[in-house]
Amino acid sequence: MNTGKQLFNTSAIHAGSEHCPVTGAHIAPIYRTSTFVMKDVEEAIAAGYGDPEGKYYAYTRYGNPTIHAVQRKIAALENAEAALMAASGMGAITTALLAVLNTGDHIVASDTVYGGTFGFMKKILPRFGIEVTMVRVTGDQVENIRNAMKPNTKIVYIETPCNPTLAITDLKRAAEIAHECGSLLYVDNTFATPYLQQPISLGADIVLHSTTKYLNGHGDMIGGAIVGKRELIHKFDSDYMKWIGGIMSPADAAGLSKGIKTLGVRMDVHCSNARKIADFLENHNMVEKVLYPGIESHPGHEIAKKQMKDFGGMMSFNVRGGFEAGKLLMDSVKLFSLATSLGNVDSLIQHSASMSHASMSKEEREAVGIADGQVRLSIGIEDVEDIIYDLDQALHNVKSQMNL
Ligand code: LCS
Repeated sequence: MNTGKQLFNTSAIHAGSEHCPVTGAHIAPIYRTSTFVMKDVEEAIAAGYGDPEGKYYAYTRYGNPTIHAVQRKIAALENAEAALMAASGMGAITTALLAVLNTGDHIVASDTVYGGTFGFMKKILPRFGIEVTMVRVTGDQVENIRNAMKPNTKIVYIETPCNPTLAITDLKRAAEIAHECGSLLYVDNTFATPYLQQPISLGADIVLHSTTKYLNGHGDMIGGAIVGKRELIHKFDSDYMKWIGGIMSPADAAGLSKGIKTLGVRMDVHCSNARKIADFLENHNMVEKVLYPGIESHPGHEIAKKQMKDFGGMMSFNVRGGFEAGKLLMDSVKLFSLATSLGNVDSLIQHSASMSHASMSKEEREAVGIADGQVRLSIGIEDVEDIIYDLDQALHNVKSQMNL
C-alpha cells in the first residue's frame, strides 16, 4: 500500500528528473558547460563556489545541474539526504576516505573488498601514515571489528556482498560496533544496489557505489557515488572533491540517470536468473563450490535474507580441475563476454585472481577464499535458458577436453 512516499521504481524514474524549466523539454537537456556566466561582479562574489544544493552555479567542477539531478535520484533511492558523484567508483571511495582521514588515523576494513579498494588501502593509505587493519567480518566474526578498533580508528569499511566471494556482513551489527567505538561506518553497496539493500537504514553513515555497474546497467560509462547525511556530503564536496577534482562528467551523469530509471526491473531479472543459475551450477558434477548468498548452504544466507530484498546477480564458483579447467571454461563460453566489470544487462565472466583481484598476492587471495581456479559470473538479463545452455556447453567442453 502506498503511504504517500514514492515507492522505489517511481522514485527511480522521477526523483531528480525534472523537466526543463525554460523550454518545457520533457527530458532536461544535458548541461554540457564548463562554466556559468555571471550577470555582474556582485553576482560572482555572491556565487562563490556555487551552491551544493544547486540554487546557483559557478563552475562545473563545483556543481552542475545535470550532475545534481543524478545526485538527487541516488540520494532518494538510498533513503539518504544527499549524494556526491565521482568520476569512478574508485574516485568515490578514495574521496570519501581521504576527506576524513589524517596522518596518524586508523581504519578497520573487511578482509575481502574489490581489488582496487584493497590496493588503495594497502599501498596508498600507509604512504600518508594511515594504518589499515583488515579483518574477517562474516557471520559472528563481525565482532572482530571491535577487537580491531583503536582510539584513533575513524572509519569501519565494509563491502557486502563482497567482490568476488559474495561473503556477507551483518550491517546492523557492524554499525552498532562502529558507533559504540566512535567511528563512522562506510559501506560499498555496489553489488546489492539500493533496490536490494539500503545500508543507511541499517545504520551506515556513508554508502559508496561504483555506478559503472548495476546503477548504470549498460556498461557504457564509469562513475561513482558517495551517499549520506547532507552535512557530511557537503563537507566532502566543499573541503575535498572541489579541489581534488575527480568529478563525474555531465554527459555521464545524464546517461546514468537514464540507466537508473530501470534499476528495479533489471534487478528483478538479474536476481531470478542468478538463482536459477546457482541451482544449475550446484547440481553440476563439474562444479566444486558455488558462492551465491541465495543458496541455503551459503554461510551468509540468513543474514542476507534479513538485510537484502533478494540476493543479486553476482556469483563465483570453483570448477573441478582447478585453474586449467577455469581457463578452458572461460575460453569456451559463447554468450558470456570474457570481461571484468559487472552489473550489465549482458552476462560477463571473469577470472578473479588475474582480473578484478590482481592487486592481491596469491597468499592474500587464498586467505580470503579467492581460489586460483575460481570463476566469477555477472548474470545478465538475457533469457535464462540461453545463459544456462551456454554454461552447460562450456562445462561439457571442459569435461571432455580434460578427461574429467
Ligand atoms: N567497488 C566495487 C564493489 C567494485 O566491484 C568496483 C569495481 C569498484 C568499487 C570500483 O569502481 P570503478 O572505479 O571501477 O567504477 N569492480 C570491478 C571489477 O570487479 N572488475 O572491474 C572493475
